[in-house]
Amino acid sequence: MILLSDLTAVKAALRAQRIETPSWAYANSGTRFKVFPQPGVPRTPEEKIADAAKVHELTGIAPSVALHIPWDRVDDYGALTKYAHDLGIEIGAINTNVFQDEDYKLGSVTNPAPRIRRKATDHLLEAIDIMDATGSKDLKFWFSDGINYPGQDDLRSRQDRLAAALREAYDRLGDDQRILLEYKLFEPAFYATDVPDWGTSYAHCVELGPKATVCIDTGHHAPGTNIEFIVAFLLRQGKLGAFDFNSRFYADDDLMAGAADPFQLFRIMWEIVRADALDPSYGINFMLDQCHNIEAKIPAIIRSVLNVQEATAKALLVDKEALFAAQQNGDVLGANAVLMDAYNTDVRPLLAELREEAGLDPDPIAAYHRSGYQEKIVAERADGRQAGWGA
Ligand code: PSV
Ligand code: MN
Ligand code: MN
Repeated sequence: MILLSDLTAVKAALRAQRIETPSWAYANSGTRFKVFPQPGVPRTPEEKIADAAKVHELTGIAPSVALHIPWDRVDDYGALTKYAHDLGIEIGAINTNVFQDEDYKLGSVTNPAPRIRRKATDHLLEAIDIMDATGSKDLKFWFSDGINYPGQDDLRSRQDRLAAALREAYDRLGDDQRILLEYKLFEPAFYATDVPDWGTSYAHCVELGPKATVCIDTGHHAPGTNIEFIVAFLLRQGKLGAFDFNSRFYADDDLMAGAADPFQLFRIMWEIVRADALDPSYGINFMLDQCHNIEAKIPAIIRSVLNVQEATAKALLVDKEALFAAQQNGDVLGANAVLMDAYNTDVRPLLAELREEAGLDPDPIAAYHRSGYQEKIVAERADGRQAGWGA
């Protein structure tokens, strides 16, 4: 059973929790079939940051925003950083983009053509310059590289090219900067992807050194994959650097974190709590990577932050002693019951109390709707220059 006396530590852990929101989630997005534009979405990186600041103001636990280059390219990153700081926001991970250029049809860093590999690698280096200017510590790589047909290119040579580009970027990192290497099973490549799974990412990170870690995007696995196993394994190896949280049912659906399978999110967060890896000092960057195609963006991002927070609260309520004792005793049903007890606890009153103690509204989504912010941005950003996924 959950002891009330334990709640002081639970609340302290929840107060320290940090979730990073993605700039692109605030912009227009869609599928390859249709983008349904929404009024009031940001037109510039500054407006995306302003929306992120609103999410932080209401939730209290989202103080940084990830940028995607070139979607968020500006002339003066120092000025952009100051703008963010004035709103109480840090610039988080810098995401590279080597997937939206004609040149990358056959790959970016693994392309058979040296000129294109050079161009892609230069973009990775440019992102480190941006980190220097913004104070960002995380450089996130996701490579769409892969092939569609057997024999199209040499699988092994592509790994060599990938390793060479990663090495060049790694060697350019400052002391407190690191690489987060994301993997994805398929799409846009349909036969073989060059970084398809956590094992490939992990092996490259080990080869690179201590400043390279794996990023787990929860939408990037085959159906049925046990993601919490990957979390536990990478934590044990000291190689888990970040999450891209989102919800998926079929493939890379990018829906609100915790939407389709809140139990999976709980199981992931339990492995984090089990390893004492929740506190920001441990170094995991808990990011969202989503797009909101049919729902209002800012409330959807708030909902996602709250979903991660709820899953975390439940994970923090697991009675570790009882669980470990049951495991030691071979008590299969007892151990499972301890975990389910925590998962089935309604943590919403606890989180409402936590917010009130922090001077926040207990219901951040209701507070957003009351705030007038949505009406304000719809009126202010009415010139049809809304940024979209890719702009
Ligand atoms: C790729 O599917 C991905 O998850 C990567 O993180 C990209 O940078 C992001 O989505 C862009 O939407
Ligand atoms: Mn991602
Ligand atoms: Mn994705």
